[in-house]
Amino acid sequence: MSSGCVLTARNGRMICYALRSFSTATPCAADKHYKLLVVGGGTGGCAAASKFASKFGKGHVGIIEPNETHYYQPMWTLVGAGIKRVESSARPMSSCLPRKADWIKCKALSFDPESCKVTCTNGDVISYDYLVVGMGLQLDYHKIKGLPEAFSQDPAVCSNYNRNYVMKTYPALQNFEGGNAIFSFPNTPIKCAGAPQKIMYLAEDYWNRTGKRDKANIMYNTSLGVIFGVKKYADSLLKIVEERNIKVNYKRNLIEVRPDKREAVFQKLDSETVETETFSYNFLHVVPPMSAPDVLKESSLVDQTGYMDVNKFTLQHVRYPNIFGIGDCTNVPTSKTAAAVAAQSGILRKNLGAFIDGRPLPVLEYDGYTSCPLVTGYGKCIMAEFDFNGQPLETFPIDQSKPRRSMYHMKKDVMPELYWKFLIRGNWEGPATYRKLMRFGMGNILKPSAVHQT
Ligand code: FAD
Ligand code: UQ1
Repeated sequence: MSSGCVLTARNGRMICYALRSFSTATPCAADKHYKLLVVGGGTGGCAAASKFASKFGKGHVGIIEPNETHYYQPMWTLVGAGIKRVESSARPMSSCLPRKADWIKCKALSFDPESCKVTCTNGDVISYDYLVVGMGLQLDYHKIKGLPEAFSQDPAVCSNYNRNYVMKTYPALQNFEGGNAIFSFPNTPIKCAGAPQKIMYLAEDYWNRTGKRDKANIMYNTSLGVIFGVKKYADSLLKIVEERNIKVNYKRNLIEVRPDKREAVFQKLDSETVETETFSYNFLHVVPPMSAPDVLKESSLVDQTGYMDVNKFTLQHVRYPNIFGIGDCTNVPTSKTAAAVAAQSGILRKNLGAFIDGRPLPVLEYDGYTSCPLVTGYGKCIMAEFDFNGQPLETFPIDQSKPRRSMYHMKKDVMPELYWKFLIRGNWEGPATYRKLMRFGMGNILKPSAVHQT
């Protein structure tokens, strides 16, 4: 006898009714039920769970998250450059998840959206009324031949995208004695699309300050055909690479690392035939290909590109209305950042809140807001902010495409506070309100003439 569940619309609400058979427990009988189940306790999962745990009260929100430690990943750019210690990017997961929610400490193994159930690696089956998925991205380092070996064998191979490999970056910068320094950008969407070049500018600055710059041949080998997707900031970055003698090789995708010979093999994506180009390296910063976690890719929640299929304006799943997505694992066509997650958390609060109350959607539409603090050296940062159309959506009444010390301090000192104290607690939904205030006149107080320019 089977057990199952149907989704029914009542007064605009989707309600999941368990159709239990009269037999004893079957494999898909739920072990626990939550009004709201959240999968993933990263940036988006914490923010979403916090908002709704306060609304629903104790015991009604469950979070499936396997990791004991929560990392503030944006810090890793600064860790790689020796500015911060990796420990400062970490907090116990228990201190990040909302107290009123239950932490289910395991991985989601499979989704059954028809029955409103998620099966966990510990064997539990959890049922829900509403589901939020914030599973982030999977780092596919293994897709680059020889890379796992290179990480373990070669101190000159590092990556700011992983807690362990980021610890290799600063020592590799310090030990570099000249030759080719290569920075890669893969052939998939990634989180923080600016991070692959931020570490390059920091490295260039570091070698300049330590007298090694003249011996370094710095290369940015990117799968993309542009340096950055938004023209206003791309123009500034092109000036920087030219002034600082950094060679940009477009349409180059890293496919193999040979640590024994210190060679990196790139596929030429602009070639009609399968062509590769091999560079010797003395320093190699690798950004791996990324994708949605396999568990999500194998579910019926994704589109044909393998990302969670949500409405880009409301974040509601396009086929299962009681499911919403947040952050990097979705197919929302914006640059994947914590800043985007902050803005999305406000959209989620409004739209999921309305859906739960039986009110029509959309209540508030996402404009694609995202932001990328492009650190261009020790003490310098371009604060890129833009929307779905690649149009700048800047908060401050200054030209944010210029590298500034003030924006560097925003990145280094303000953002971590905003993240730990507000974003993951459900109380930071991005700077839209401040931007509007600036536009309505308050900006005059802060106009460049009235502000000490840095
Ligand atoms: P995550 O925060 O990655 O969380 C995903 C969670 O899902 C994780 O906790 C994971 O354990 C969990 N999970 C995965 N699989 C399962 C499963 N099967 N079951 C249960 N849970 C699961 N953003 C900025 O805004 N500004 C920056 O300057 C910036 N710089 C960055 C620099 C670097 C080097 C990196 C790596 C990232 C940077 N980012 C930056 C990006 C930012 O960190 C991410 O976009 C953001 O954390 C995404 O949040 P998320 O909730 O979608 O995913
Ligand atoms: C942001 O809101 C945010 O979330 C806390 C980040 O996370 C690390 C960011 O890096 C940025 C740039 C923003 C955007 C905020 C402002 C004030 C520009």
